[in-house]
Amino acid sequence: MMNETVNNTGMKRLFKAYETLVTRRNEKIPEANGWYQRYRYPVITAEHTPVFWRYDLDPATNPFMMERIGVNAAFNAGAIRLNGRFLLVVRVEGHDRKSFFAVAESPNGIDNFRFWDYPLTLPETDDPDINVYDMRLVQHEDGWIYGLFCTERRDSNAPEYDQSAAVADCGIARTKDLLTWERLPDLDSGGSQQRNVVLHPEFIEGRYALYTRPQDGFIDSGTGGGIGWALVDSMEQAKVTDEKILDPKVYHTIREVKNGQGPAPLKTAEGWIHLAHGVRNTAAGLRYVLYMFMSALDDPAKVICRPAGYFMAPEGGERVGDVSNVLFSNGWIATPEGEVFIYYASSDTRMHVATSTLDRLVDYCRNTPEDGLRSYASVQTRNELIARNMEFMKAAGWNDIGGEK
Ligand code: M1P
Repeated sequence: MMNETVNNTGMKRLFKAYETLVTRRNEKIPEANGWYQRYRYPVITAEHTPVFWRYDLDPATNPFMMERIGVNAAFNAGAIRLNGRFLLVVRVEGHDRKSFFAVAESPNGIDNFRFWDYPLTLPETDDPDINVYDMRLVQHEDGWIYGLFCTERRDSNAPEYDQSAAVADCGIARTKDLLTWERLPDLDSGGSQQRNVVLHPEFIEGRYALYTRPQDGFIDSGTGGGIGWALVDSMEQAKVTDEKILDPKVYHTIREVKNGQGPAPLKTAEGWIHLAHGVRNTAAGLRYVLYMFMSALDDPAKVICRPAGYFMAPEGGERVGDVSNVLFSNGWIATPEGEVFIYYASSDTRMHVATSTLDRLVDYCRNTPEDGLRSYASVQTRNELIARNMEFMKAAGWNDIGGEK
C-alpha cells in the first residue's frame, strides 16, 4: 500500500513534467544574418518520447517506479506536411543503441510535438536490418509517400573478432498515411555502400531519380563520396546502373571528407534548392555543417549556384551531444505560403527547427558568392563587396561607421 502511494505520486509527477515539456511554447531567437531564425528550445528530445514508452506504469510490476526501457536520443527526422499537419518521422534511439522510427506531430511546426502512441512498424526484408535510421520522406508524383533510409548490417566478410565492421545500404518503404508501410527491396547499388539516398519528388525522363552517396567503407567514403545522381526504372526493384557525382567533395572546403543530400530539394521558380551536410576533419574529430546549393529546374542534376561555406553550423548547446559538433538535416517543409521549416538535429542527440522563406533561400543561393578555393580569392571576393559598399555609402552620404550624416 505504501509503495503504491509513492509510485502513483511519482508517476503523476512524471506525467506532469512530460506535459509541461511537450506543451512549452517555443520562441524565436533573432538571427543577424537574415537567412533563417533559430528557436530557443529543441522541438524533440529523448524526454519527448511518451512516459508509457519508457516506464511500466503498473505499481504491481514496477514498485520502484523505475524506467524500464530507456530512450537515449531523438534526432535526424524526415519531415512532411499532410492535411495541414506537421509530421516528423524521428530517429529514436534506445539505450540498446538500436534506432527505430516514430512519428511526432505538431499543429504549428515549431512546438507542441507529440509522438503517436506506437513507433512505426517497419517491415523487414529477408535479410533483416540490424539498425535503421535517417529516413527521407518524399511525396512522389506517382502518388506514394516514400521513406528512404539507411539500413545497416554487420559486414559478413569481416573476421569474427571484428564486431564493428558494418555495411550501409538504402532501405525503401512506402505508405499513403505513415501508418501502414510496404517494404520494398533495398536499393541495389552495385556493390558500393550507400547512406543519405534521397528520392527526387518528380519523374525525370519518365524514371525515378535518386540522390545517392556512394562510399567504399562504412565511415570513410574513400574513393566514393560526393552527392551522386542516378535514374532508376522502378522503385519496386530499384537498381543503380549509372551514377554520376553532381556535388563532389572538395579539398579545403566544408565538404572535403564527405557530404550528403539532406531532404529532397524544394522546387522554386528559379530552380531546385538543396540542403545538404558537409563534413571536414579537425583535431577534435569530424565537424558536420549544413550547406545549400541550387540546381536547374529542367535538370535537377545540374548545379547552377554554389554558395560558399556553411549555411548553418553547430552553435552553443548544439555543439555537444553523443557525436559532438554535428548538424544534420534530413527533413524540411515548405508551406503553400512560401514559409520553410528546416528541421535539423544537433550532435546526434535532439531535433531543432529554424524557419525561413523560399524567397530568402533563393536569394541566399543566388547571391552568396562561390568559394574561390584559395585565401587570395576569398580576399578578392570580400574586397569587391567592401568596394561596392564604400561607393554606396559615399553616394548615400553615410559616414564610414555606417551612420547617416
Ligand atoms: O554522426 C553524424 C552522422 O553520421 C552519418 O552521416 P554520414 O553518412 O554523412 O557520415 C550518419 O550516421 C548520421 O546518422 C549521423 O548523424
